[in-house]
Formats: sequence, structure tokens, C-alpha cells
Amino acid sequence: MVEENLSPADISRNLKTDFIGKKVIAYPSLSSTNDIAKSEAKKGAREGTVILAEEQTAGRGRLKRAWLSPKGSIALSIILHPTPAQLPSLIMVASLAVAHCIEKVSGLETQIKWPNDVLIKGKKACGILIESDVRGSAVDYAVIGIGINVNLLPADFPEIAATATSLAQELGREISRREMIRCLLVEAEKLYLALPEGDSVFREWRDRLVTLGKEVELISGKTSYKGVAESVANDGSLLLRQPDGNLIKIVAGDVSLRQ
Ligand code: BT5
Repeated sequence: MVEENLSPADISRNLKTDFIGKKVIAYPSLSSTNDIAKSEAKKGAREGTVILAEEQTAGRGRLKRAWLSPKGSIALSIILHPTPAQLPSLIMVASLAVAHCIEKVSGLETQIKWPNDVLIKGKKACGILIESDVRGSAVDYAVIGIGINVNLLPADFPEIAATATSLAQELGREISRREMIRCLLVEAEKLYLALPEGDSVFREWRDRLVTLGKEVELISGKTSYKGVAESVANDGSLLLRQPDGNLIKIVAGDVSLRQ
């Protein structure tokens, strides 16, 4: 392996951010960085605090699905205090930060798949889980959880071998997780701070979505929809043109692209 365990100082030293990553709490092993981030947020952790784990033993995806994050992955969570209006944009901030940094650090091309995956050559290299606590009309806190397959080989894990990839698998060599994490924190802050300035983050996210213009099958809750993924709204929901011509708006779901 290129690196041993990462220390908070490795991440924070001379980091070019104002608040994200100024405080990093690192663990060799954790159940889920999102769970610890949520409990730190409840205890009043300041905005930008990052929870990092070398491995997760109970990493979570959406809808209680498991997220595999053995040693060699990146598993981190960032605590933020967005406004209610910014909440739906956090998935855009996170996926663009990951796409920018994979491209910058490894030179690999990425695709963003609605709503929360970053792919390389059509396979999943990263998953993002945003969780928040909203009280009345105020957001108490939000947590952006990011898992990236960096220096692991999906072939070693039968559950994901067919659908996942990693940076090491695509490059044929390991890369620096430290460099990738530092890049992610800088990019995430830049994109987050750009949110109040207009819709540039939304437009870049929309334009990078590999899902748009394709025939898709979409499962949302217990319902399955077929149609063409026509566009996205600026709250992040997908606009699906059904075969009967109806356009429906879907807030969350799983998409598979049809051949
Ligand atoms: C996600 O859910 O993709 C969100 C994953 C978020 C993980 C981060 S790691 C830091 C933070 N702490 C946490 O506990 N979670 C966050 P979803 O779209 O529901 O996809 C889950 C599905 O992805 C699983 O059912 C598997 O099929 C697949 N999967 C699991 N582990 C994977 C991996 N390492 N690489 C690629 N695919 C994986």
C-alpha cells in the first residue's frame, strides 16, 4: 500500500479551506462515519468538521443498504449547516467534488449517475449518502457521507465484483488517499460556498449526468417507472417522460439504464 493510516494532521496541514477539514477526527475502524458525524453534530461540532475512517464495519447506503468500505477505501463524512434551500444541492456539491478530484488526482474520466453515484467506465466507484436533521423550517445539521473505492480491488469482494470499480483497478496502481481527501475537502468547500451565488453548481451537475436523454427503468419505493430521463429540476429531482407522453417528477429512486 502507498500509505499507512492517515492522521488528522496529514489531512489538515496547510489545507486551503476556511472551514471544511480544519478539524478532522480519524479512526482506524468505525461502524459508519455518518453515524459518528451525526452524533458529533448533535453535540455541537462546528461546521466543516470531518470524520474519517480507515475502514467501516457497518457502512450504510440509502434505504439501509450496506456500503462496503474495507481498508484502502476512503470513507468520510463532512458536517455542514446549510439553509433549507441549500439542502437538495448537497448531493450536487458532493458528486461534483468527487468527479473533479478523481479526474484531477488520477486522470480518469468520471460519469455522474442520478441521483448519487460516481462511475468510471459505467461502474460504481463512489457512493454518497446525505443525511440531515430538519426542525421546523431550520436545518439543525447535514452530513455529507462519501465512500470512494481507491486502493482496493472489487474482484476481492463478490458482493460488488460485477458492478463496482476502483481507482487502483482502473489505473493498475495505487494512488494517494491523502491527496484525494485533501482535494475533496477543498472542492467541496468551493462548491458549497458557490451555492448562494446562482445555479452554476446545478448546471454543471445536470450537464454531467450520464442518465439524461436515456431510456431508463426507475424504481422509487415500491413503484417502477419506465421512460426517458428527460431532465432534472434544480431541487435535484428527475423528470421522466413516460411512454404515454406524461412528464413525472421523481424525488428519489434507483435508475438502471435500458439497452
Ligand atoms: C450509496 O448508497 O451509494 C451511498 C454510499 C455512501 C457510503 C458513505 S461512506 C461514508 C459514509 N458513511 C456511511 O455509512 N455511508 C457513507 P446506495 O445508492 O443505496 O448504494 C448501495 C449499493 O451500492 C449496495 O446495495 C451495493 O449494491 C453497492 N455497493 C456497496 N458497497 C459498494 C462499494 N464499495 N462500491 C461500489 N458499490 C457498492
